[in-house]
Formats: sequence, structure tokens, C-alpha cells
Amino acid sequence: MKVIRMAKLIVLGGALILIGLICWWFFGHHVQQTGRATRTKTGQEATVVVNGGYSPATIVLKKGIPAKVNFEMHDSTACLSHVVVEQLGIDKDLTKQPVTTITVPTDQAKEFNYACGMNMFHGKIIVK
Ligand SMILES: [Cu+2]
Repeated sequence: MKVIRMAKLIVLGGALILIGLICWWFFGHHVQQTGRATRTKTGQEATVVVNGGYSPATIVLKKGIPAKVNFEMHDSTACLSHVVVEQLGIDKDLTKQPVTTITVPTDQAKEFNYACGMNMFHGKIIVK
């Protein structure tokens, strides 16, 4: 009886460590993928490179400063040809010009999700 209980504890402990490692890996990965906006004369600007995905996928903007997010297109697949920000009613064709700029409201702290036209690749714009 005692041996079985011990075995269960070891399995449970192992599972918890594994979950912890997976979370740590994902968290670390996301931190690397976060981009901050740079200040310009008129506000702030951030650039997302579109090439087999979004890099960085997460953009952090400062609240209260007019913001522009540039999507720099380096991808030729149909999948990433559009960027959609549903909360802002934005659906832009990125293939028409090398850089597509969208304006993001920063009057309140908020998170905006964006995705490719097929909703396969995802990114986030965080206003804080
Ligand atoms: Cu897609």
C-alpha cells in the first residue's frame, strides 16, 4: 500500500515538474517576442515583420500617446497576406505595399488581438 502511494507521488511530482518546464519555456519564448514602440515627434511607432509569422508578435504601446503599428511585409504566402484586427474593424491587404501602417487607439489600457486572414497566426498589441 505504502509503495503504491509513493509511486503515485513520484508520478505526480514528475508531471508537475514537466508542466512547470513547459510553462517556463513558453513564457521565456513570449518575453523574447515582445517589442516596444519607439517615440517619434508625433507619437509612438512599432514595427512587426511579417515573414512566416509575426516578429515580434506582441507589441507594447504606451497609453495616451498616438500610436502607429507598421506591418513590414516579407512573406509571399497567401496565408499572411492580410492582417485583421477584429476589435478595430481593420482588415488590410499587406501585399499592396512594402509597409502597411495601422493606427491604434491608446486612450485606454487595452489589448488588441490581430491575426492573419485565416486566423492561423496571432499577435497582440498591448496598450498600458
Ligand atoms: Cu493564415
